[in-house]
Amino acid sequence: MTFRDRIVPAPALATDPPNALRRRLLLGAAVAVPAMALGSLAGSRWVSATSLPAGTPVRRSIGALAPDDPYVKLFKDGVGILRERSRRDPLDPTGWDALAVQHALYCSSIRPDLQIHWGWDFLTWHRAFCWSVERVMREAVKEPQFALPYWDSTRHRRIPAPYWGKDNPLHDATRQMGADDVIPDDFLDVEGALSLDSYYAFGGYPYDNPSGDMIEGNLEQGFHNNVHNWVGGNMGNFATAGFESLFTAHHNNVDRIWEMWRKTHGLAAEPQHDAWLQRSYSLVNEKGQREIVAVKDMLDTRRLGYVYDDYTVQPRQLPDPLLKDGTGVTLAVAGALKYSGRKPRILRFERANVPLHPLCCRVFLRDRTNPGNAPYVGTFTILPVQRGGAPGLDRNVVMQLALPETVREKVNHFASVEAVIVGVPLKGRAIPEAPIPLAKAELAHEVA
Ligand SMILES: [Cu+2]
Repeated sequence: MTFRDRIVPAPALATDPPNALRRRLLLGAAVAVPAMALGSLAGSRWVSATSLPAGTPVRRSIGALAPDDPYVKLFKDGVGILRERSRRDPLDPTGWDALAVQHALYCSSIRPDLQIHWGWDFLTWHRAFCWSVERVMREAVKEPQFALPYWDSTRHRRIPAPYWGKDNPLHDATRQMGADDVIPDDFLDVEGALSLDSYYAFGGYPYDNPSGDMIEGNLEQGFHNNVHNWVGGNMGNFATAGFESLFTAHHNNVDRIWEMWRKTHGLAAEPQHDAWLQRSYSLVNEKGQREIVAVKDMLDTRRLGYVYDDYTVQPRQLPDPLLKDGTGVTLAVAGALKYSGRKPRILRFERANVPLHPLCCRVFLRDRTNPGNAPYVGTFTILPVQRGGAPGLDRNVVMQLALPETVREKVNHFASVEAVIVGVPLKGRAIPEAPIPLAKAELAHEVA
């Protein structure tokens, strides 16, 4: 059974604007103007607070909605209100900038100990953050059924139309990709990540794991980083990503894929010990007050007050990239790849020696005795980090890629194997010109 067979079908939740609401709008019926938190946005329109379906608020796929969809307009209003709050007072805790800067703080060289990437805080911290933004925005638009949208980039492979346009609070002029650019097929692969039984391998390892390294989960370093870097600009840098209106939409999609993993692997697959369950994060609630939330209280999204309208992804559409297709240079080849000889599950290597950030790469495993035999493993991205002299900030970070089943089988028959990493040229982004060695590269059998 492949993971696709095991994906839980979408529940019967609202997938379209409520029909009654749509009809009212189409018929030009009176649309109530909400009590906006700010008078300056009185031009914004939304229906009364009871128009969205009752029950748990639903996070909806924004790529499937027209820019003038009432739900999209409500979301734009929400972002507009929060941005306006920050213009009036940059330290307003319920303003866009004060919320966004949290992400920079939690991935900066100022406080390396706060790092929430490259390990098991990645999924949970971002869930807490998006939940915080959602609550603040729900309060701002005075719509108790409001939930943030998500960007299902596996289906909607361009930046969705609502995010573009002059005088649009969702627009971000720093993006390096335009409205017509399409994300490459292999950037969007989550099959490898979803196939992993180990939560650590999927979502990130404990920071105090025996290796002494920070080990990113497969979903983070592949799909998640690929999309951040592909958009580029603010989105392509830890310090600025939180300011992009796409940030929560992309992270909600990551969160949704985590929910898919949970539905197929069972809740017991996640760490059951207090070292994880009792981890906690500080966030801002809808009143602008600080609140502490523990991981154990964030594992049921219904308890947090949201569900998704769909729990599926679109699988890759194209065949695997071929090694000879790489238009970039081959920039890293493993010197001595540690390989136990047992059917491997994971390719790992230390990323500290990769000199250029950001960097997006395709990875192949090549049979040294038969170089034409080089199956594709996956595509990952290293995002840039503020350096600022903080020792260890991006050292000892290990990249790991889940091996697709077909690759596991093939590699098991290779007499001698090496990893080949090919940079993917992207608009405005550089790739190294010379091969670099791959430190601490190994094919691991065990992932726990
Ligand atoms: Cu992110």
